[in-house]
Amino acid sequence: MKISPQPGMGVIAEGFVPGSDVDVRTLKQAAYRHRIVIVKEQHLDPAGLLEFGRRLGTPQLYYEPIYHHPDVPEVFVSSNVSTGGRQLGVPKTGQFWHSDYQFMPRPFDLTIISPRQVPRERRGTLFIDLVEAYRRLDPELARVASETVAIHTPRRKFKIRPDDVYRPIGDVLAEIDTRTPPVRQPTVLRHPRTGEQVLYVTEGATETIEDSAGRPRPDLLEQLLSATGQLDPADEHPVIHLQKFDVGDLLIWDNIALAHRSLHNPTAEPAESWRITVYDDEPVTAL
Ligand code: 7UC
Ligand code: FE
Repeated sequence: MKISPQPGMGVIAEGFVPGSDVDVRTLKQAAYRHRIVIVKEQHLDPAGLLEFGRRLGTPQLYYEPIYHHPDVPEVFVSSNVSTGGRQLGVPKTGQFWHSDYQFMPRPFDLTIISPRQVPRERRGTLFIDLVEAYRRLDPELARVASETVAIHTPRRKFKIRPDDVYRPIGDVLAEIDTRTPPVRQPTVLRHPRTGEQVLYVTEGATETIEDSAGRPRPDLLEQLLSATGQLDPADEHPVIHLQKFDVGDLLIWDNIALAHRSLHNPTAEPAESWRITVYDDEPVTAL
């Protein structure tokens, strides 16, 4: 297997041998070290994708069944394609800065994406390295941030499900708060595997920041989102990396160190991707 750097952030892996433990280890190390790995020429079916996820960690079932692939529920489907009136998965997922399961007590360690249909325009996923973004912060702002707690919830971005039609919006909101109560994390989180400091706030999932006295600091949250490029409408901030991909690529990324946001095409061009997310409980010393 050959690993080569790509411009901006991340590496490309060519000649991956699925049966090779050495190759799997190399991919995992590269994901934590370089944040993004593009594995070329991996044409997997849903069961094969799940199998690949099992080699990297423990695949998790997404808590909302509307995203599940009908054959392999661990596969989360993002798709704007409906065939014969049947919608597979959910359209336009993750069109806002977030990390996967950021609103849960434990976010996923690694996200794995298999693009199935890639539009010609406005394709790809944007990434921000929140370790790098923390290093670039003004030292005084970094110090103040490190003494606060960030509160995350899916509330603002939760997608109304087909079965929610005609339900009172207050009932839906109450259900969201019961199933996924707001989660408190240090604003500057220690990466569970690399030990790096991550500025763990996103525009989509972080509701508020509180100082050590429990006072809400919306001003500080706004400053941090702005400093990390998340409020840039043109996505031109220097920490933003656009990752393009093709059918047959497999994307693996460090879901704690990176915030991401998917681009979606305003036209009806078909787009579909399958995803597996894993918890990685392998002892860090093995890395
Ligand atoms: O439909 C969506 O945009 C849901 C997505 C943001 N949640 C993915 C996750 O794993 O947190
Ligand atoms: Fe996502």
